[in-house]
Amino acid sequence: MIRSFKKVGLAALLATSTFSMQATTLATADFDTDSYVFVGTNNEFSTEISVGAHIPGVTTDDSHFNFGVVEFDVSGLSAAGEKHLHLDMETFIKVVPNPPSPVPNFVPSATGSATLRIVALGDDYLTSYPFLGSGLFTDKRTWYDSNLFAQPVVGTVTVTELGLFSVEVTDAVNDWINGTTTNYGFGLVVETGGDGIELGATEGGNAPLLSDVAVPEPSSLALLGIGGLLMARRRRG
Ligand SMILES: [Ca+2]
Ligand SMILES: [Ca+2]
Repeated sequence: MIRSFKKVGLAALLATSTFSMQATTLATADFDTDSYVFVGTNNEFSTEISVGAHIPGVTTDDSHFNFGVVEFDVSGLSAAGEKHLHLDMETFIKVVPNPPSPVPNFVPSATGSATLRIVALGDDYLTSYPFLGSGLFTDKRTWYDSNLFAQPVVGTVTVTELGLFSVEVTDAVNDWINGTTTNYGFGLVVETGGDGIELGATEGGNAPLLSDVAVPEPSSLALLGIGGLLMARRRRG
């Protein structure tokens, strides 16, 4: 009994170490933040990157959501090999109506669903976004529409559970390395209809990073574990 328990542990360890031995961290984020579009906050020292559901339409009244920004110094990286953006899904945020108040309740949850859109930003967030007290409300929304939502989509991923996940961003990062496009970092927003999400930031949780491999799907990790068990069983038999 004790013997077979050890083997289960070994299989799990093998599955984990196979991933960590092969993965190389290419860069960790050197800046991350989120901003509440309606007023133009800058939350760069927040311990989570808060990303809300994009609300379509161009009026400032519809701009009650947060977008995220993640920046990497990729100047020392080689264009060879894959690049994957790793993010840590910490909490879903449910938007629960709270009548008669027009302001809903924001309820943290371990379960939910959000489709995250990732783009290469079209301009520099810190120098060109009109922050709180600078510019009109419409300027903030115009910046978001133009430099985030109108940009080519690098990738989308539907997140339905907590923990690490990744999106392949090879072409976008290589364009920065090769100087084809200017590196203004990634913009993050949740597609309409999803829950809000809280992602790990450099100030808390697992910070965003670039790796040469994707985060393994939980199902493939489980398969690796089962494969290890079967091997252990075969050896014993
Ligand atoms: Ca930050
Ligand atoms: Ca935040």
